[in-house]
Amino acid sequence: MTFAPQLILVERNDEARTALLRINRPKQLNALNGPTMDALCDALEGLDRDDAIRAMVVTGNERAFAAGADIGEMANATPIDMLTANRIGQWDRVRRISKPVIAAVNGWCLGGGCELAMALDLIVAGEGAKFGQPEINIGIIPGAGGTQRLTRAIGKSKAMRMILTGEPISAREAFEAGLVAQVTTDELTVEDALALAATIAQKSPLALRLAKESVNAAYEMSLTDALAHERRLFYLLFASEDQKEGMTAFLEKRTPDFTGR
Ligand code: CO8
Repeated sequence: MTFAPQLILVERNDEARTALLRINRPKQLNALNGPTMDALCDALEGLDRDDAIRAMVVTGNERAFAAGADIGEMANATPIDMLTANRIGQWDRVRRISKPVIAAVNGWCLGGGCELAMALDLIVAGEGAKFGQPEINIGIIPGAGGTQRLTRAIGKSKAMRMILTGEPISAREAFEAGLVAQVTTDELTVEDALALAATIAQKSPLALRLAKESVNAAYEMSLTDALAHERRLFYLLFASEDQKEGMTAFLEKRTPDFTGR
């Protein structure tokens, strides 16, 4: 009897309050088919509801974070197949995760893989990672946010170059362009991303959640509206025990103990 492999492997570290999610379709370079995206969203949503976890890392393997959406799954699809399966709509579940999620990228990060990394909160990349939107080579365009998030991250001219040629850029170029927050060695990518997640996990979970919401608002609102929104979230935190604890701990010269209340 054979068992279907688990598409997402989850390792929790309850002491650090972090969790590592590993995309696990190595033979297909982690191509993101429907079941893999479903499993990833289910796992992220489960951890988002779990009070013991405060930050997550999503990674692939040394060859690929993900080489795109699964081309085999889409090759014969009609527009109505794509629409009724709501293939891209399910990706919105990723951006509704309220806790910080880091993408730890080694190897290929292409097409839907790059779109997934960009839909998470920040990217840590190994120096051998390659980021690209090669959809143009197969007669389509990025459809899960690539033309929008990449353009916002690196600007129109560089995004046009990547999307119109399909050619990937290196981790170093992605860092210099502002797509990647941190470049490390390939061996240390996951370790460094987990260390960053552990640092983040020490903060107030309420403040993290509202900080993430407020930064994301920069993409969706006018500056005036976003500043007003930020101010409301800022005031709201003064209703939290974590704000009292954080400021009292500072004045008492001790480490705060944040409870998320
Ligand atoms: N889909 C399905 N299978 C893939 C994919 C993919 N995206 N990428 C690689 N694979 C498979 C290959 O077919 C191959 O399978 P097999 O061993 O059975 O032949 C295996 O992975 C290994 O791949 P290669 O032999 O090609 O490995 P190489 O090291 O020679 O090349 C590359 C690596 C350059 C990454 C190459 O595999 C490649 O170009 N892959 C396709 C990249 C691509 O075009 N990605 C974009 C896909 S379209 C997309 O992502 C649109 C997203 C929009 C949202 C959609 C929501 C549903």
